[in-house]
Amino acid sequence: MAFVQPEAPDRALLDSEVTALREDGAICARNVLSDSWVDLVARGIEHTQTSPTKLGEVLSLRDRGFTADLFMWLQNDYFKDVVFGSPLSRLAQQVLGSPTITHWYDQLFLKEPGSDVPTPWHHDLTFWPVHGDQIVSIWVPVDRVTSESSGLEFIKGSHLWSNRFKAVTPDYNSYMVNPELEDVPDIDSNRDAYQVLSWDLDPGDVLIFHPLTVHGSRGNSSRNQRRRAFASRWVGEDVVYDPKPHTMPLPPNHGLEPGDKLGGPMFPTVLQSR
Ligand SMILES: O=C(O)CCC(=O)C(=O)O
Repeated sequence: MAFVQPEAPDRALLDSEVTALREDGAICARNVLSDSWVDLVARGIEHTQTSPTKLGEVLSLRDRGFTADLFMWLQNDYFKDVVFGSPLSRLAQQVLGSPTITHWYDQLFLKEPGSDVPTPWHHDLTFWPVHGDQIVSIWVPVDRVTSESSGLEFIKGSHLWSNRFKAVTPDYNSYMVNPELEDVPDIDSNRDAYQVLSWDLDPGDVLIFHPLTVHGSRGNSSRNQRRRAFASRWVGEDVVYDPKPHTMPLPPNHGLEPGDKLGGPMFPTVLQSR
C-alpha cells in the first residue's frame, strides 16, 4: 500500500491525557487504533517471526518463547505501512507538539504463553545514540494484555528523576552497558517505595511513554495468552544523531553525521506539518 498521508487515530488524545503523560511519564490511550491497523500489525509480527532480521535472530530467545526484533520496517512491508500510513505518527505529533514527526525505529517484544523472559527495569534514552527532548515510544499490543500475560509496568514520574541508568536488556548483553552510569535500583524488592503504573489492555489500546520513564515487564505466566506487542518510536525536530560509546548500533549506511537531525531514508519524516 502507498500512503499519501497517515490516517487519523480513531480518536484524538484528550488534553488530560497529554498532561498526564507530561506529569507521569506514561499513559494508556484506549481505543485509538482500528481493528484493521491491529490486524496489519499482527500480520507484520507473524512475518517477522518467520523472516526475522539478522539482529532479530541474535536478540530472540526462541527456546524461552521470546521473539525480539528491531528496524523491522526496513524489510517488512506490513511494518512499512504502519510507519507511513498508521495513526501512530499523528499520536506522536499530538504529544510531542513538533511540526515534523520522524520515525526513529520499531521494536518487537513477543512473549509466548509460559515465557519466563522478563524485561528488566530500565529506561531507554541512555543507550540511544540521539540527543533531544522530543522523543516518544508508543507500545502497541495485538493481544489482550494483563499483568499475568506480561503487562508493561512504569514507575510513575521517573522520567523527571536526574538519575541516568545503565542499560539492561532481556538477554543481559553487555555491549550497551555504560560503566559510568548507575545501576537501576532493585525495584522488585522494594515495590512499595514506588508508584507503579500498569494497565490491562485490549487490542486498539496503546501505551505512550517518555524515553526516560523506567519500565519493565515480567515473563508471560499465562498458559494460553500470547503477548505480541511492538514499540513504535518517534522523534520531533529537536532530535539529532549523537553517537556515544555504549549506545545501540544503528543499521549501516544511515548517512547521518554527528549533530545531524534525524532524517533520511532510514529515519523518514512522516509528518511535515500539523
Ligand atoms: O514489551 C516489553 O516487555 C518491553 C518494552 C520496552 O522496553 C520498550 O518498548 O521500550
